[in-house]
This record gives sequence, C-alpha cells and structure tokens, in this order.
Amino acid sequence: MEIYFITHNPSKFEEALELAESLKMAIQWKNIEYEEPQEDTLEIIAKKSCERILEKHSELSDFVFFLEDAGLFIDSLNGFPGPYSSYVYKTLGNEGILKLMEEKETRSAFFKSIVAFYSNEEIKLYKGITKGEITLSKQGQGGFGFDPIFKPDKCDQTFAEMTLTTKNLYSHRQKSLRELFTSLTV
Ligand code: ITT
Repeated sequence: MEIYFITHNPSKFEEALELAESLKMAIQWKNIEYEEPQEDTLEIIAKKSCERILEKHSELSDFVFFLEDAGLFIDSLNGFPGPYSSYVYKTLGNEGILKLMEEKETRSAFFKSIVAFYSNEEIKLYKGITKGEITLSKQGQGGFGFDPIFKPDKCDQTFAEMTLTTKNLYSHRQKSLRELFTSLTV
C-alpha cells in the first residue's frame, strides 16, 4: 500500500519518515497546494483540509493519504496560539511569544498534533499531545517553528537542541503518527 503524507513542511516529513521506517512502513511526500481553513480546533482544521484536498484533487480519492495539523497551546495565555499557531509564528515568531511570556509565572504549555488519515472514502483522526514549558530564551538550532522555545517535561533540552531521533521519542507528532502507523500494521 502506498501512503502519501501531504505537507508543505520538509521537517515534518523527515520526522514522519524516520518513525515510519523504524516501524517498517513506507510513506511518500506529496507537496500539494491547499488553503488551510481557519477554524477554532485542530481537529476541524485537519478534517476540512482533507476534504478540501479531495474536492480539488479528485484523483486522490483512490489513494491513501494523511496530513497533520499541529499547534502550541500556552496555559498562561489561555491556550494561545493553539489553532492560530501558523499565523502567530509568521507574525510574532519565537521572540514575540517570549515577550508575551515575560511577566508570566506559569510557563507550562503543550503541543498537540492531529493527523487526518484518508482511506476508502473515510477520514479518521489521530491525536498526540506533549506537555512541557516555554523556555526563558531561544535554545538550539535544530528542528523548526517553536522548537527553540519548547522543552518537554522531564527533558533538559528544547526540541531544537535534540537530534531528530530524540525529538521523535518525545514529540506530539510521533504520538499521533505512531497511533496511525500501528493501526495499519495489525
Ligand atoms: P503543513 O503544510 O503540514 O500544514 P506547517 O508548517 O504549516 O505545515 P502546521 O500548520 O501544522 O504546519 O503548524 C502550525 C505552526 O506550528 C507552524 O508555524 C509550525 O512551525 C508550528 N509547529 C508545528 N509543529 C511543530 C513542532 O513539532 N515544533 C515546533 N513548531 C511546530
């Protein structure tokens, strides 16, 4: 079975590929242009993105594919940026988030990943959450997005200080994808 991962983000694909290979599964990258819907939850965004892709690319309805939507939820900011993470990363960036956090005593946050998997005219969702905290400054050069300011619980490194293999032990994405991949191998 050929499985496509539809994403614009090469780092996401690399993370997924490493995990897939460790589970003896094959996935392929498909970079399709689609407009991400603006909604209040990652679940609705992921499901609607899948539906949009199927509307625009009817040929894909015979294929098996998934996409993933992720967000950073900061407790002391009432879950901001959450489903708006993409826009906030582009506009405020990591420096902007650190600024918003300057006076905050609580720095706990979590990353959430929702995978939407399409097969046989059906869309299924898989979820992964990783709890942690927002660091006081940017740390590390690896990864992407908010990785330099997020340190998972029980770790002394941010995602950006980890190798891809180590990030894949802790990440939200690894959890949602592992659930999907293992459901396909049984
Ligand atoms: P897609 O094409 O797959 O949508 P994207 O990079 O736009 O790729 P998302 O919409 O899922 O990904 O991500 C929303 C924002 O959250 C985006 O700015 C990312 O940089 C950030 N983000 C998502 N996953 C992350 C991770 O594992 N580490 C750090 N930042 C992450």
